[in-house]
Order: sequence, then structure tokens, then C-alpha cells
Amino acid sequence: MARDQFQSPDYVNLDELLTEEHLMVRDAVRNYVKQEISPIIEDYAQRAEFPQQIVKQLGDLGCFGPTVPTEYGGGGLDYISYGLMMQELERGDSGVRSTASVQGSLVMFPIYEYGSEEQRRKFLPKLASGEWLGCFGLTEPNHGSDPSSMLTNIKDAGDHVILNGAKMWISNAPYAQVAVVWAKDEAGDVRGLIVERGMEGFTTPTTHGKWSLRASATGELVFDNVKVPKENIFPKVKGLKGPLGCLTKARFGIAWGTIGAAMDCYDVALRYSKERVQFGRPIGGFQLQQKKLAEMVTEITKAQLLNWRVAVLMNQGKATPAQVSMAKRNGCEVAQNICRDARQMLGGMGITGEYPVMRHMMNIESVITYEGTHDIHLLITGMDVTGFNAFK
Ligand code: TGC
Ligand code: FAD
Repeated sequence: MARDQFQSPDYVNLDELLTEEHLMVRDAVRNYVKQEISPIIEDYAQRAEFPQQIVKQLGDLGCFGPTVPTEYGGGGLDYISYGLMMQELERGDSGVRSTASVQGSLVMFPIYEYGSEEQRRKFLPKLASGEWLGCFGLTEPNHGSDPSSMLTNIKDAGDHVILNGAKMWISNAPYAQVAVVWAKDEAGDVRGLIVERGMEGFTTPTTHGKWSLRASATGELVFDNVKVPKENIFPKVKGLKGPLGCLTKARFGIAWGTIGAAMDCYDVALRYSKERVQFGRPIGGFQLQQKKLAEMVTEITKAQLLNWRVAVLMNQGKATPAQVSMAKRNGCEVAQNICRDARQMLGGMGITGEYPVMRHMMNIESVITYEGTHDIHLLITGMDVTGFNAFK
């Protein structure tokens, strides 16, 4: 891949809205991506291999559970810092951001929020440091957008429960030591439990053949009469609001992350347009190319402002899930359009691994689908503004 020369677009001086701490966090992750991710990621993506070394690196950098209190190994940071971290990681690759989103928002957050003190102390420090990797099992082969119909179930067996079922499309699964799994109990209530690698009957087959998110490991979770001690069940939550509450945190990170991918594609296309000469002048001098670049930077700026505002509301504890859905959906759409336009601007070079654009473009096809599809988030906004529920 060509050398990483990334320069962040900041058209309306948004850096002025950030504190010194935010800028420090942002720059630390930006430098990490330049030094450790950009030089290797294209190769891992081409080989469809997960760069396992990033787990410890992301832990050391504080990218796992940045909003979790420091006494459990988290960063004790605010949501702007969290958003900036996700933006910078996805600027490198959506799969790297995925690893951090899952670990922080989908594994550490529920253990912190819904878990017992023993669960917090046993799992959070090891997850924060990257000693352990976690995954989150909600989606099933026949229940994706509609997780309330899940079939995975637990049955009471004294001091433990017996877990049966299967989860599909699970990020980090093949390498995870710990899985946060959502299953129905005998009363039909959704419960969350921590399943540990090595428990008999628990396997994590890898999913092969993805054209997208190739540097992220995806797999299944298969439970065949797995005995899970009752002390591994979350005591503080029952019902679908448990997993959906985690998704709100992760979707917020994706809203920022997707704009990181968009920023990278814009930056690459802008530089290319100044260097690539056709018909005797740089292609950036042609109006059609300028239209693309002008629209890209406009959309990035609007999305940055939306993300920043939602982060402020998150910090104040006032952000609604529907506001987060809007930001996730917007980020994905902006990124998808910018990746596609940037790819065209690079001509034939746009389809090669010399530039990160095609990789980002393919990655966004997953990001626009997971954590709630584009349609699902549109319907959440539709329900919020009309008061009518299109799902039921
Ligand atoms: P519904 O009846 O609307 O809600 C059930 C309960 O949950 C509450 N709730 C939420 N709470 C917190 N955050 C949210 N975002 C929430 N949305 C709803 C709700 O208030 C209610 O609470 P209560 O107290 O009344 O019980 O549920 P529904 O069955 O009608 O479903 C609504 C719908 C379709 C919006 C929901 O099912 C949905 O979001 N579906 C999309 C599924 C999804 O996003 N799956 C993601 C799987 S994980 C993943 O993709 C990880 S990829 C990670 C990576 O690699 O980066
Ligand atoms: P479906 O729900 O079958 O949807 C198919 C189509 O129908 C979509 O276009 C959808 O928008 C549309 N549709 C569905 N319902 C409606 C409706 N009511 N109205 C209008 N249109 C509708 N899940 C996890 O639990 N953990 C993970 O770590 C995880 N990681 C993932 C990683 C990758 C790479 C991918 C691709 C997925 C991952 N997922 C994960 C699963 C992801 O969350 C689901 O793919 C997603 O929620 C959609 O479910 P589905 O694929 O079953 O599609």
C-alpha cells in the first residue's frame, strides 16, 4: 500500500470544540494507526487474516472500554474521546474498529452495566488490557433484524443452566476467550450470560468467504448442552433492552468510525486529484472531480457535527437510542457514497490494494448491515418522528 499520508479534513475548525484531552487521545490513536495499522492492514485483508497482535496493542492504547471506570481497567473517558478513538481506528480499517467496538461496547459495557461485582472484577481488567478478547452473540441463522424471536435458550439445572442454540455472524468469535450471549430462559425472558472458551459443548467455527471486513475474524457460536454456572448470568437485566442497550453504545461508535473511513477516502482522492494528470492538467482542475470532492467534504463536515452533538448528549446522559440510530445510519450512508466516489476518482488504481479506498468501500457493506441494517435504522427514525411502529 502507498505510504499513509493522511491529513484530517476539518473544514469548520471542529478541533476548537475539543479539549486538550480529546486532542491527545485522538492524536495517540491516529499515530498508532499510521505506525501499526496502515503498513500491514492491506496485506491482512488480502489474505483474509485477523491481525491478532492488535488485541494487545489496542488494550495498551486504552481503546478497550474507554468509558468504563478506571477501577475496572477502563479509561474513565467521555463519549467524545470514545468517538474520536473509533473514528481514527476505522480510518485505518473497519475491522480494527469492529474489534474495539465489540470488546468495549458489546462485552465490557454489559459486564459493567448488568454484571455482578464478581463478574466485573473477574472479567473487565483482562478484557481492558487485551489479555482476553470477547465477542457478542445476538444474531442467529434465522433471526437477525428481529432478535426477539431468538431460539437460543437456557434451562435451569440447579447451580447451573444448560445452554443450547447457535449464533451466526459473530465478530471476534474464533479468537475470543469470552462470549456475551443472549438466550431465552424457560419463562421466555431474554437473559445475558458469559460463556467461556473451554466450556464443554461450546465451539466457534470460523466464517469463510467474506468479500468485506476481511481483516476481522467472524464466526459462529454453537452451544450443545453447555453447562454455564449461574454465577455467569447477568443479575441486573432481563429482556431485549439488555442487548439493545449495548447496541446503542456500539452504534454510537460506528457513527464516528464510518466518518473515519470517509475521511480517509476523501483525503486519498483529494491528493490523487492534485497529482494525477490527464489532458495536460491535474484531474482536480476538472469540474466533475471538484463536484465530487466538494460534496464529500460537505457531507463529512455535516456528519462530524451530528456525531459531536450526539456525543455531547451522551456525556449528559440525554442521548436517545433514536438519535444514535440517526447518526449510525447517516455515517454509513455518507461513508458508502464517499468510498464509491473516491474509488471512481482513482480510476483503475482505485480497485487495487495500492490505495485503501476499495477496502474501505467493501468494509462499509458490512458496517451498513451490522448493528441494525440501514432499513432498520430508518424505521427507528420513522417510528420516532411519527409515533407509529412499523415493526409490529
Ligand atoms: P422493542 O419492543 O422496540 O424493544 C424491546 C425493549 O428494548 C428497549 N429498546 C432499547 N433499549 C436500549 N437501546 C435501544 N436501542 C433500544 N431499542 C429498544 C425498548 O424500550 C423495550 O424496553 P422494555 O423495557 O419496554 O422492554 O423491540 P422489538 O423486538 O420491536 O425490536 C425493535 C428493533 C427492530 C428496533 C430491534 O430489534 C433492533 O434494533 N433490531 C436490529 C438488530 C441488531 O441491531 N442486531 C445487531 C446484532 S450485534 C452486531 O451486529 C454486532 S457487529 C459489531 C461489530 O463487529 O462492530
Ligand atoms: P435480515 O434481518 O434477514 O434482513 C434482510 C433484509 O431485510 C435487510 O435488508 C433488512 O433491512 C430487511 N428487513 C428486515 N426486517 C425488515 C422490516 N421490518 N422492514 C423492512 N425491511 C426489513 N451479530 C451479532 O450478534 N454479533 C456480532 O458480532 C455480529 N458481527 C457481524 C459481523 C459481520 C461482518 C456481519 C455481516 C454481521 C454481523 N452480525 C453480528 C450480524 C448483523 O447484526 C446482522 O447481519 C444484521 O442485524 C441483519 O440481520 P440478517 O443478516 O439476518 O438480515
